[in-house]
Amino acid sequence: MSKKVLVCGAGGFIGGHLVEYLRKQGFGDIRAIDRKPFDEWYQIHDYAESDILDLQHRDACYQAMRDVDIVYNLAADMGGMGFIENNKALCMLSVLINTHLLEAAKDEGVGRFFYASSACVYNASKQDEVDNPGLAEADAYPAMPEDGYGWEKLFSERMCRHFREDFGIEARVARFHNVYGPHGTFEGGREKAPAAICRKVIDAKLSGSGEIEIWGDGEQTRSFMYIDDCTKGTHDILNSDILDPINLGSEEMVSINGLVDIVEDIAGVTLKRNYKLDAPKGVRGRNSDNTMIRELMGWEPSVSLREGMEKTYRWIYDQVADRYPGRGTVRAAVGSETLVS
Ligand code: NAD
Ligand code: GDC
Repeated sequence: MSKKVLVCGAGGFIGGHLVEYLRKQGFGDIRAIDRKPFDEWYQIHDYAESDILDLQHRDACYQAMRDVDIVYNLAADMGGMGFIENNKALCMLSVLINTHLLEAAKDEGVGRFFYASSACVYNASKQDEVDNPGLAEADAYPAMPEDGYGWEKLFSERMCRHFREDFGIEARVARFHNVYGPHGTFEGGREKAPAAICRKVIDAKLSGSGEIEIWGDGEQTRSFMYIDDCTKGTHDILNSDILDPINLGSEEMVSINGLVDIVEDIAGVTLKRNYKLDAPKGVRGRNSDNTMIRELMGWEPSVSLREGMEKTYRWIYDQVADRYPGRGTVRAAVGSETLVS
């Protein structure tokens, strides 16, 4: 395939996986951009043309866009609840990235443009109960999104729409629901619940502390999408005729306590749970309604939470095990019988 693809945010979790997915789809000419130094990229693919640029700057966006046919914008200053609740201004500044990328895409005559939106655009009043029947695309309006991060996403979605209507940019938008998997953030403050719970359970297991901290009362609900479903869905939505923002998420809703149950079972431990009620909690209940994606694409994310969490747990285990000399020496230990003590 001769088309040149630009992946923005390629040093991050989803971007790093998307570059590899695109190569497997036959794209040989991929430009991978991130603002982080290379040693902080989760994955660097030697077949891609990787470069460091800060895409909040207009000139950088024009430089990145040179000779490009297809753009995936996954670059954003973001994280889990611990980050977005405490960094609302930083989250909103990501509007500069998508704005300048859209302008550059218009001027450079780009063929297709993908924007990664979020379930955080949905009206908060529809997420007050743990038993959420699923958020359908229309539930984003009237607007009452997550303060800061969600407003930026909703505005940028809207900007994609108007660049399409007014300038003919073939923009496509997916609303990702909490994505997890290997090669993602698992510590440092930006991690989301699946990776955070894996890391905490592994630390408790290897340190022998026997307890973990859980934010909130653990009854709050979410659905989590495995990274392989995310990369496939992203690529397919970009290539579709779906003009309005569409959910890309799992319908397998689980409470945070249920998520901890799964990780404890994978690890082969039972831990004392300490609930931190004043920690960042976000909405009470969230789930994806996949009616639209099933109808329009005949497909929906399908990797089970158990299967995806096993792979995620193994990868995080490998990252932290050497912090516990003598205890974490078995690669990707799963289940108590594999623990070396
Ligand atoms: P990530 O933080 O791992 O990756 C984002 C990358 O963007 C980072 O590597 C970061 O350095 C880069 N970046 C930030 N500002 C930049 C700039 N000015 N110029 C160049 N690069 C910049 O996050 P992710 O999980 O891979 O998310 C990718 C996209 O998907 C983001 O837009 C995010 O908001 C969206 N999203 C993710 C999730 C999720 O659960 N992971 C859910 C909903 C939406
Ligand atoms: O951070 P997150 O995964 O984001 O949190 C889910 C729930 O898990 C929250 O109620 C949080 O309080 C709880 N939780 C319990 N313990 C922990 O140790 C922990 N760490 C974390 N992080 N959470 C814990 C996300 C956004 C993303 C993205 C997706 C879209 O919101 O943070 O940026 O856009 O939504 O679906 P979450 O699901 O609220």
